[in-house]
Amino acid sequence: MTQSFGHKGRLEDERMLKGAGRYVSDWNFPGQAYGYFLRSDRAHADIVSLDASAALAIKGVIAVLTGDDVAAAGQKPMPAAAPMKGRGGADQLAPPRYSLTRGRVRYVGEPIALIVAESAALAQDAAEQVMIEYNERPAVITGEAAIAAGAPQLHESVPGNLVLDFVGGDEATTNAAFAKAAKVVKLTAYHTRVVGNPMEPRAATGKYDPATDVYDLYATTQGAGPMRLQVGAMLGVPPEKIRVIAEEVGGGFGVRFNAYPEYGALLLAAKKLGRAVKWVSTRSEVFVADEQARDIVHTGEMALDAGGRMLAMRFTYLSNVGAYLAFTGSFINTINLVNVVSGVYDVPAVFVNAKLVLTNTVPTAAYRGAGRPVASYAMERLVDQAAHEIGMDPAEFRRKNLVPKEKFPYKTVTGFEYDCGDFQGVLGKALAESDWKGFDARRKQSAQRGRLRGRGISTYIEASAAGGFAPFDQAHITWEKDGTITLRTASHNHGQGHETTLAQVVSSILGVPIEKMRLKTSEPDFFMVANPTGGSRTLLGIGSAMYNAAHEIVKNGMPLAADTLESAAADIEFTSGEYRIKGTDRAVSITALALKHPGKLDLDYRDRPKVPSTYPNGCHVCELEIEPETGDIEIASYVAVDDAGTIINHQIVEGQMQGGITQGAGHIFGEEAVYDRETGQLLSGTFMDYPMPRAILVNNLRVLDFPVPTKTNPLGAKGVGEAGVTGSMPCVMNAVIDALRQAGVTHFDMPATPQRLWAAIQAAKQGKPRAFAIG
Ligand code: MCN
Repeated sequence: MTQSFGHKGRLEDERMLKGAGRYVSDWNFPGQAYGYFLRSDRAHADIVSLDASAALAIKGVIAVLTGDDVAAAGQKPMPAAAPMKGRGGADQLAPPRYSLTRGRVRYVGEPIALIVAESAALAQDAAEQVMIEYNERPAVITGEAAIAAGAPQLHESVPGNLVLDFVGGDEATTNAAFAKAAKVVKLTAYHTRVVGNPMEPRAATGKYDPATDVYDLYATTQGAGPMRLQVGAMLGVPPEKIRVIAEEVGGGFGVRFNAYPEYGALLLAAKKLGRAVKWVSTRSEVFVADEQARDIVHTGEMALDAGGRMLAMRFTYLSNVGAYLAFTGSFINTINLVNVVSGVYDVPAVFVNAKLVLTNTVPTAAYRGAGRPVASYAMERLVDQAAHEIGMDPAEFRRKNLVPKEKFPYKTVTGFEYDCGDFQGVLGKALAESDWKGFDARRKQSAQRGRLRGRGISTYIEASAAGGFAPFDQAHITWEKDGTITLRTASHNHGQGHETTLAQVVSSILGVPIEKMRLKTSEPDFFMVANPTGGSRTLLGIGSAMYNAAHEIVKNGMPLAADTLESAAADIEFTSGEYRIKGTDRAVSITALALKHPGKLDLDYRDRPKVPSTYPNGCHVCELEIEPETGDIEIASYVAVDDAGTIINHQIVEGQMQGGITQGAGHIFGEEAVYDRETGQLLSGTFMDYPMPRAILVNNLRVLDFPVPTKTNPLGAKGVGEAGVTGSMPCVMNAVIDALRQAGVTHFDMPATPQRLWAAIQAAKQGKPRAFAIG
């Protein structure tokens, strides 16, 4: 990599700070009507009857659509991405899910009817007048209960509520290694269920043009490409008939990747009524209508030899996928667990079994990290437990088992290939920067103040650019008449700074300042094929495509420059945005050339083959203190050393890491979607009950680089968007456990709220050291 990408502020900031961005709810159309979704208020019931006549009698109420209208319109079940195979090649069983349910409700929040009226308030009021008679069924809320004999069944097509019984790795080799182990360590833990909660609540407007038979969907999306495919499949029309439009989107975190049932209903209403229909959800709706995430119980086992070398590992995962299988629901709970299953360790045998089960809860889907934080949490907690049980320093135990530098590219036991890395180097830097050796003195000081000080470490790895649904990534570069450049792709920017970094990539080659560039990612009449923003692959996938496209443009400009400069192309060099006859001052800028030959330097680039996965990794070290009398907990310091390969924009990368680390810490400290086990009601459905992490959660956070550029993409970059979460969840929890061990607590599960911490300490005093752990 020879280009310098420089350090720049973000192009998008001024617009954002001045409130000049256009979000989905800012769009309005002549004659638009407003939608409100009537949702199930019970977890599991048959709909005996539905009477909308009183609602329809209200002046200003235009229509009430139900599952019958959806069926009459011939809508199809919502699709599932990349169906996975289970044990023995069995198919996954994805139950049918329609935009409005018919005959039965299966979770609190499930859309039953769409009320359309002249105002949003009127539509909401009218929903109160829709009379529904239910016949209640028993609900099942946890994964364990759902696969137990005699559990209530959610869907006839899914016997035993088991969607998929997935296996990965080699069971026989793994069992053989366990049989000769000197020591086996086992740990079971619960990954609590969380709600994505992007800043902007979900919103959508549906429109339909009878002249062209084209649907417009204005929606909070992470990328128009897969959204068009999913909505097209739902409506039973080709994706060319669906236009997905969005400018600003206020956060995604994975839960804006998939199409939602509401979109099918809004588009149907728009077609039936001949009017645009707009819906803007509330925060309360986000809690029960947006996808949720995690909710997994795992058991990890590690086989060790007498010297502390890892011989094999076994993991079982029980994933509660909610009432239906979301589009991304199966691969995040299967492939995304096994592609990094052995972590950063050189382990000869691993076996994974993941069961995906249905319950009467909101469907779970991709959420920052999409499986990899789960795998990393399972691995790193087990590693810490093993170090503790064999009495070895957890950093030394890790160092002993890391994949050595000379083994790259490293084939994992599950068949994936880690391209490059220097795990020892990363670990060494993290230990030095966190003053690993000075911890005992700090612990003593904390103890003098009556605090329990704990230290946690994680050495994580994750796959970025895994998946990739589109057949290729398209990057479009166009010169405008005023000399500015428009960059187009379909990967949506919703907080990651793509406008800046993709411009930096192109600028580093074309020599045109980034301020002269504008990124567009979804326009009504401009269809782009590209992966959405997800899997931390935008820079790798789209950035690489932009990089290659810009180089091609420079090449394409050479004959035009030769003509203009009246010189042989061989005598011309291109530097800093100019074609110049070598050794002279005769030059023409690429912008001048593009303006002189309109369209000639535009490029529609499609990358083939797509860039492969690469494996960002890092070592995080956290120290925290617990006040045993109150359970109050505070992070004292956090050092993150990460290998993100070549970095395009340090400020953005640091922001991504800070955000991810804080998100992971927030999950450990208390974010949790808590359901009543009997009724299936969400008990933590507001910000009063659901503590979102705040910026000050992670005190003294330092984010440091350890770049090992990859050769698998032309930028040398690895993804960063999810790495922070993958590293921080186990790191923070290992620190919590380390602190609690001093009070006699041996096992503890998240959330590490003050109340639970205090109670766990009290329980340990009464001889129950694992009272707050499920294992
Ligand atoms: N970058 C860089 N150098 C690198 C790697 C990345 O400069 N070596 C820059 C990229 O150019 C980009 C940003 O860092 O501007 C993140 O890049 P990348 O890792 O490619 O991730 P994506 O852009 O694909 O973002 C997706 C990722 C995911 S999957 C989730 S979930 C997530 C996340 O990003 N959701 C977010 N970060 C988020 N940040 C915000 N503010 N909001 C969300 O919803």
